[in-house]
Amino acid sequence: MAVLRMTPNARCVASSSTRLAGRLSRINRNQSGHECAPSVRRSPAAPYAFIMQWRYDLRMGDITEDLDRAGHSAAPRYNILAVEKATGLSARTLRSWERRYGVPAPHRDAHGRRLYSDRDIATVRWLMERVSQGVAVSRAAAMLSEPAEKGERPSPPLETLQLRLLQAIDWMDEEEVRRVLAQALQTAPVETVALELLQPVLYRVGDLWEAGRLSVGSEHFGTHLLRTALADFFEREPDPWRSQHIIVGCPPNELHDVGALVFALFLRRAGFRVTYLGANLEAESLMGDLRRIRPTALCMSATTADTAAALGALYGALTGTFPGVLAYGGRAFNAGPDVGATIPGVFLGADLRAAVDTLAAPA
Ligand code: B12
Repeated sequence: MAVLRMTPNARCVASSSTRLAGRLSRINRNQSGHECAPSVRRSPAAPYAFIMQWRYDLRMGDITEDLDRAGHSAAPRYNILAVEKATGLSARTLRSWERRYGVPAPHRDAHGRRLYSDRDIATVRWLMERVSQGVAVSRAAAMLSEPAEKGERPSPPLETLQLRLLQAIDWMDEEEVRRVLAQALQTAPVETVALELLQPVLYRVGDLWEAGRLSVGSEHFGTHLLRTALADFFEREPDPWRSQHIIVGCPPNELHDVGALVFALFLRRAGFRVTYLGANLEAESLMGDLRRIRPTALCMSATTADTAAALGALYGALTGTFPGVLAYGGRAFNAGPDVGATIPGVFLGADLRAAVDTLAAPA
């Protein structure tokens, strides 16, 4: 995965792709040859030609609607009711699609019962999307086994979309942001889009903003739109199929809530019942809510040293009174194991998939 980052001398680079680095330096180089923010020192006549050249460079239109099934585990895990809940498609229709079109094709356990994998669930979601776009289900099912047409190019990798998204944020081009998100979702699961597109772009937006190379307006515009997209993914997930109820939020004074939202999304997609409370929760009031609602776990996110300390104080007060699991994570703790060393509760780490597995494991 190419992660956008700033080097100490504030030049733009992409860590794993020289091709991408080349594109970045083209995007960020002004006419005098000096590097600059995409938003500054561009001649008034240049933007249109610049954008057209850039779009040409990125080969817009190389988009296919292939399903990236390789990105999903094929391990048989879920019964038909779990898939019904995960996708919103009835068990009856699932069986009917299998009988008529051969997809999904679940494994059978020793008693002949269907067991579906994450890949099967992704396939069902993909079929449902095509159907909602007006494609007949028989045609959509046939598309799954069609070889790529001659000359057809693969979908743009997420690293290419990172660049387009960053550029769209700089130009406050809302439609382009939506197009990029839609294309990303056609080629990768929501989790991958969150981790390999939205997160690196948000980090990059922060770096550019900090270096004074992206306007405050563009930064707010980008954060707002990407956060809204994540909230939308979160709301669209179907009902939970696990019994655990997890409350996710941020400690007092923590205004960064996107990481917590991404984690809440992962949990909901893994079938947990998730209540998302957002940023800057007030300690006393939250403790009252926990007594009243009695969730299985509380998961909090902190980004700065100050709010990590606030989280520690809150968890200290909850220890011995809250019977559920206290867990935490976030940028403040990702720097190293020492940062959260004195905080009671479970540090879930920076890998969200592993964090979900930790909470799913029987106590
Ligand atoms: C957007 C943003 C804001 C927005 C937040 C809006 C919102 N609704 O979230 C606003 C404008 C409010 C803001 C304010 C400030 N910000 Co700010 N902000 C950012 C920015 C650009 C993006 C943050 C983001 O959304 N990241 C994307 C998410 C997905 O990443 P993440 O949080 O790391 O989460 C991932 C993991 O950490 C993990 N994770 C997160 N939470 C949890 C929880 C659990 C349980 C688990 C398992 C995992 C997990 O999973 C996530 C996905 O992988 C960052 C830049 C950056 N490099 O991060 C700066 C940044 C975080 N901000 C920074 C600063 C300094 C501030 C301010 C102090 C600025 C100021 N002087 O006022 C204030 C602080 C406000 C406060 N009291 O909290 C610094 C923090 C430096 C530091 N370590 O202290 C950063 C790094 C910018 C920078 N380069 O200096 N900010």
